[in-house]
Amino acid sequence: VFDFKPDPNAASPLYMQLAQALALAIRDGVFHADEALPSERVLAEQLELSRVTARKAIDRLVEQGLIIRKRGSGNYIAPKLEQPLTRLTSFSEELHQRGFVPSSRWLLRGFTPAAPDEQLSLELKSGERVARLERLRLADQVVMAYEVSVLPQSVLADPQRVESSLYTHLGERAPVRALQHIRALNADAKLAGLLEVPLGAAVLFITRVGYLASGQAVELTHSYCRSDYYDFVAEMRRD
Ligand code: 16G
Repeated sequence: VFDFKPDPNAASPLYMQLAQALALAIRDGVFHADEALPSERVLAEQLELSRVTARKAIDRLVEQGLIIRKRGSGNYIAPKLEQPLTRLTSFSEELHQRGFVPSSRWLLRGFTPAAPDEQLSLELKSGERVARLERLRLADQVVMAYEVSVLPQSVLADPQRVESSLYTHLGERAPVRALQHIRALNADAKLAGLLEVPLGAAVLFITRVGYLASGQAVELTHSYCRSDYYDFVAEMRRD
């Protein structure tokens, strides 16, 4: 149960205190990812606060990317993807594990000539064509990332038939090893539109080249991930 005791001596305004208490409750799993949070009206009534205070607190958490507003159905905890950097997984696996429904909104599924960097990463002959997948990745209704995957035609002969998970479609041909680079960029107009973030927002730009056990490169994927939803975690040891 969510409980909140305002501190009358605190320097910060009431709505800030409430926002902080809600943020801690979300972190501690007081609310369920797939259930609506108490509405602003209910919060205000339960805590005997004004609706303005409740609304400002929620507004703040929406701005911080902790809460999302779904039109008509209320406020929900935003999906957070704490993704391990030491295990090779797929978007669909990671989201399923956290109780979200992963999906893809397709922008492109077809064949194109390989660009020079694609030819290099996938060790293709010059002039070879590649299967190209461009899509938005969603957790429930929320856009988490924009991804462009390129695969040799010999690995993916039927891009049109990839439904939601590339790795599920690939089956035995899904990579078992990958090399990943994580960089940062600021959203240009196209990215801002696709990811539904403000122009210039920080975006994690991730490049993955995936390999089969034989060493064959099967996937070059550029992922543009919303930095408010993604958190990459690696445990390190000094040996
Ligand atoms: C992840 C990978 C991406 C891979 C995809 C497959 C990152 C940053 N990117 O999004 O490289 O192609 O999973 O997911 O982790 P799928 O099987 O659900 O299509």
